[in-house]
Amino acid sequence: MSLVLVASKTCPHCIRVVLTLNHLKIPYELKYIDIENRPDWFIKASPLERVPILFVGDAVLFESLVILDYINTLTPQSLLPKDNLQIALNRARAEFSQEIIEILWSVFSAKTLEAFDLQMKELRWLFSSLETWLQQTKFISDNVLTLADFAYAPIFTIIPALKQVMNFDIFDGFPRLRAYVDNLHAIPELKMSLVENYDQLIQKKIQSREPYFWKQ
Ligand SMILES: N[C@@H](CCC(=O)N[C@@H](CS)C(=O)NCC(=O)O)C(=O)O
Repeated sequence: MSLVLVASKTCPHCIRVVLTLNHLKIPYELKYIDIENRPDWFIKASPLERVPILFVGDAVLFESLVILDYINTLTPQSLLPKDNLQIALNRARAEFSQEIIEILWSVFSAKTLEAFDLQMKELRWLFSSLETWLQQTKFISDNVLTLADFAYAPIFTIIPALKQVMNFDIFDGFPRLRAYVDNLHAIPELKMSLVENYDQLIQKKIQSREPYFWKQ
């Protein structure tokens, strides 16, 4: 069955799918669209008009974590644990990453010191759960890479892309999370899953929101 992934270049929900397909060495075609200027064929195909979507033959899969679940079934090398409870735990922790993406964008969009502090407090509260999980295992839900880690990896490509303009240490007080991010960056397929000018695109996207931290 042919796989065609429709994505945008800086979308973390999309990059997690690209990364997982590359890691599992599953052949696919990748179509980038400009999310600010969605083509009609995409609006017709995507129920929420969001990326990513994955065409599997004539079927259209949406929601990145569901897409990850599906592509994980396409090879014998599963990225999920064997035990059903552990699978559910893995999925729950992957779902938690969705919340982190939302708050991270809010931190990077906050226009005043007050809004920035508020969103950072929220982000640190979410990070504290990650830190606790990472006290138990090397990765987010196991001592080996699992599907949940592929959900997190593109979150932690956004932060290094902004390192030249960030005047605060987002991982301050979270040593295990900092080490985890380094471990994610060691996934061999991560770099090839990003477009060549990814850092510049992320910087442009965030700068256009005129966030508080950028001006400091
Ligand atoms: N829950 C969705 C979120 C996807 C999402 O928010 N995609 C963003 C780009 S990163 C998008 O298409 N935004 C356009 C919009 O919401 O109008 C998933 O995990 O796939």
